Amino acid sequence: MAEIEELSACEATRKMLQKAVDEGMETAFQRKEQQKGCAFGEAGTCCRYCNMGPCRINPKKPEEAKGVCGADVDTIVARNFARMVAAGTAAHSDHGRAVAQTLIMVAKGETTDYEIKDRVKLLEVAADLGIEIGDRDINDIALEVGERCLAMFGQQEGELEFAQRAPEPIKEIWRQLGIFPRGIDREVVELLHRTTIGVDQDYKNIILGASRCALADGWGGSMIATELQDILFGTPEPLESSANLGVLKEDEVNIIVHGHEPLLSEMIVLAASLPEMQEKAKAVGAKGINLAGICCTANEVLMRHGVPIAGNFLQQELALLTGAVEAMVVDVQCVFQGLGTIASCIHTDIITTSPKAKMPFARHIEFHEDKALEVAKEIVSTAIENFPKRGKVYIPDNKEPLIAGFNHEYVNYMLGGRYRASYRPLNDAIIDGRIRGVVGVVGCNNPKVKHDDVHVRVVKQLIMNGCLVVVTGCAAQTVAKAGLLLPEVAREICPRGLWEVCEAVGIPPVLHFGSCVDNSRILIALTAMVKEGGLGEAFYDLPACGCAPEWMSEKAIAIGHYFVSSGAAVVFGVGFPTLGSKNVTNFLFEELNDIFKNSWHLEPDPDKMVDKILSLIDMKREALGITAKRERILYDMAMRRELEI
Ligand code: SF4
Ligand code: MSK
Repeated sequence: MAEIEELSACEATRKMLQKAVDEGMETAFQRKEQQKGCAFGEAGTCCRYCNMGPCRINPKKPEEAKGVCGADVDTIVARNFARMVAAGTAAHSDHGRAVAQTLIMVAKGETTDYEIKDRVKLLEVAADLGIEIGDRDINDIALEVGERCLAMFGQQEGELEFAQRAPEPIKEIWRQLGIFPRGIDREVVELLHRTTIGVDQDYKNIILGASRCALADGWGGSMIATELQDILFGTPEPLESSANLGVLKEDEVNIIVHGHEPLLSEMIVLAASLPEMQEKAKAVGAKGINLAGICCTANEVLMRHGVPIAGNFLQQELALLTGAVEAMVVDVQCVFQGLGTIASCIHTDIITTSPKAKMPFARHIEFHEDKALEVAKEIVSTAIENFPKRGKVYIPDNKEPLIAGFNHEYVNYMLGGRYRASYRPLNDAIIDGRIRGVVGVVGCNNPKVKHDDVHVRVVKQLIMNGCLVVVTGCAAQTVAKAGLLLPEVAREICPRGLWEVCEAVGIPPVLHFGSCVDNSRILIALTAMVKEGGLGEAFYDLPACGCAPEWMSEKAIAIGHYFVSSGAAVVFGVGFPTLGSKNVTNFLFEELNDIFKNSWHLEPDPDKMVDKILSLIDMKREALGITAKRERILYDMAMRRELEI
């Protein structure tokens, strides 16, 4: 294996990787070294969509071969890209569907374990959907909101209702192109259909079809998940917590929630706090019950309850190797099968809860919304029973404080106050140059690059160059571990303009905006900036950019594509799955500028990624006529050392 020092920028991770090596335990970091990769797969030039294949085209000599059906490299690459978008959209949207179904159950009284926590948000969403409010019972309104959202999945014609929130000019572009998203399921099904053998063979048409599907994710499935979760569990507000493996406790029962959907984890938070459960834990010799999270479930319960983050995506196996985790409760998405192998060697129970996602070696305790608390209590009890079976424990002492729980509503309120909530101060700060631009840094970890390193370097340099950064997903957890989600960071490393704004408003320069589905919060925030005025007419005018420095999931491609298709510039790191086709890559990276007035970009090097983002932002500032040319901060050795976590 490569030197451990080179594998991660996170000290806790390096300590646990050494432990894994010492004990002969396998993790994703080792498996990555065993996998030699595939040049065809990496370039997107392998097709196995019918049984005449698999067909593969040498990315170095694409003109020399075609698939058996005659598909050329452009069609093959575009279809593979489109299928990633379809899969990512399906994952986010199935999550949204489950939340809509739960809201309906709550409204009908079919489950009493949940309640409507944010009535104001319910009324706002209802008003947005044109639902009559009057003096109607709150449950009637919730039922109609839930049913209208659920109907968006099966909608066959017309325009997706939440997509009406987007700025007018981009909606007009979607209409002219015939890609305004209709129903969420319809777009996923149609894209899968179009990419089967012998259907869509025009790579540009395939990519625009993928735009329609991705838009149904961002302005549909993901937005439904975010909005209805806020209604059910409360819209997050800033709160304190901490992050990294050091949040695990040696003398308590540790339960980690991992995956994406907060429906069950909300109940586990409640169950773990019940006196009967605390007593049970004490009866087996533990001081209490300690909850922690990994991946986006972690972000959901962090934002609403302050549950600490144990780690990000690539730390899931390492958390088990501490020997201190009694149960890891998983639902859907981003859960390594490798967890089962480690768990089978120690006392930890992996508890699967979704009928959609079972695992070998795992104990399955199925989650049902109508008996959610009962299931959560059973899971917590199982964890407690495991506590006396613990072997040797090693918890690295790394943890960092953080502030999380930001979103459009809070930013609006913080900037303008309760009675005149407004983005005006933010827009003004951008216009007068105190804030250079806004950057969304999102996405996963990927062992192809040094864990956490790219995220931290990029985010630090962005705020040092005066950009306000919003983070979601595992990127948010990475920068939390690096201590960047704290207000004092502004004065320590940001230029005067940015720290003055941060201090005046009382926010850190890096705002934790939530989970992967909460990238829809960024769509809403960008829309609010446009509507506030002074920064152009659509996302493509804003000095703003999105990036995913360490992405790995198909969901990241869906997210990137809905931002680009909504008019935002997006820069990805690591690599890109279309590089086997010059035409497709050129279409995504160049020609989309003529369509959506922004496009995809690839830049794996963190320093160059920052340069690219700043130049994209400065270009927009110039076009808006709000820029005095700025010097890029150059780094001497001491400053570069500072960038280490
Ligand atoms: Fe090969 Fe065409 Fe079948 Fe793909 S669809 S496997 S390119 S024959
Ligand atoms: S969890 S999709 S590894 S961000 Fe949303 Fe993290 Fe990426 Fe999963």
